[in-house]
Amino acid sequence: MHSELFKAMSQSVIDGEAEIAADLARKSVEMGIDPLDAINQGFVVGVNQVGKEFGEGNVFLPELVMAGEAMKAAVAVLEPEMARLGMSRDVLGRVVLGTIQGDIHEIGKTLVGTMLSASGFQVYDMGVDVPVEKLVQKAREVNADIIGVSALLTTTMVRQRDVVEALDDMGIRSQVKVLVGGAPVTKAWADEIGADGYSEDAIGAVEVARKLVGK
Ligand code: B1M
Repeated sequence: MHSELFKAMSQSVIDGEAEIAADLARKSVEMGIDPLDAINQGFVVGVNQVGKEFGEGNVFLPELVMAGEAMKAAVAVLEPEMARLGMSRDVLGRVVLGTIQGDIHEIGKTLVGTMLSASGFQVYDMGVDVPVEKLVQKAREVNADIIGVSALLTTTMVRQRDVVEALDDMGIRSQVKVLVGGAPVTKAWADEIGADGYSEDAIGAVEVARKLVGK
């Protein structure tokens, strides 16, 4: 229905044009398009394309950085809209969230945080490159129900296991659930490391988080 706009969104990320991406995001808000459709059918298509080309050696780091910046600019416009549309105001649970140490990919993690907040979770977003100890300490400090650990690199996803083990070592494993996600993460990996939940996207993360807190 909005295929031309979605195509332009995707192209703005491929071109690394942050201003155009933000303008298109604003336009979609004005048109009343669901922000998640704009992200998933528009901007993510472009960022995935650049990621694929990068993986194949056809584009290089500067293009990857610019695509990331364009994607971020668009998401920054859409996030308040997503939060506004989330109606639930009851606090469903507390989630400490972060991208694990060594990993600076923030876009997917931030989307997950926005969706969780919009659905009624209190989210403590610790940012990117977060050491395991910091996540676990924060969870203890705020009496978190869930620690959400994002990882986009095969080299950093292994640290998701460290979060599970750190909770074990502190004797609070039974009190805090661990939710994992990120492009290389799978259900099989989540099971292998003893995580309590896995989701491949932000909407799924909300469903899984609800189940984990029994709501
Ligand atoms: Co990076 N990068 N990157 N990168 N980057 C990937 C991940 C890569 C797959 C590209 C490729 O080679 N094809 C590859 C990883 C290979 C691997 O290990 N398997 C890669 C690489 C190699 C690198 C560098 C090492 C490149 C270099 O320097 N040589 C470097 C690493 C830096 C570091 O972290 N230490 C690097 C850097 C970057 C940029 C900084 C340039 C930029 C990030 C900008 C930013 O975040 N501010 C970047 C980008 C943009 C990407 C790609 C193209 C897109 C990531 C993204 O934002 N996707 C990516 C390729 C790809 O994934 N297609 C790639 C959009 C986002 C909405 O999706 O993050 O997957 P995603 O999040 C989803 C789900 O995964 C899930 O829900 C989200 C929403 O639906 N999800 C969760 C995520 N976290 C979750 C947590 C949950 C539940 C679900 O529960 C807690």
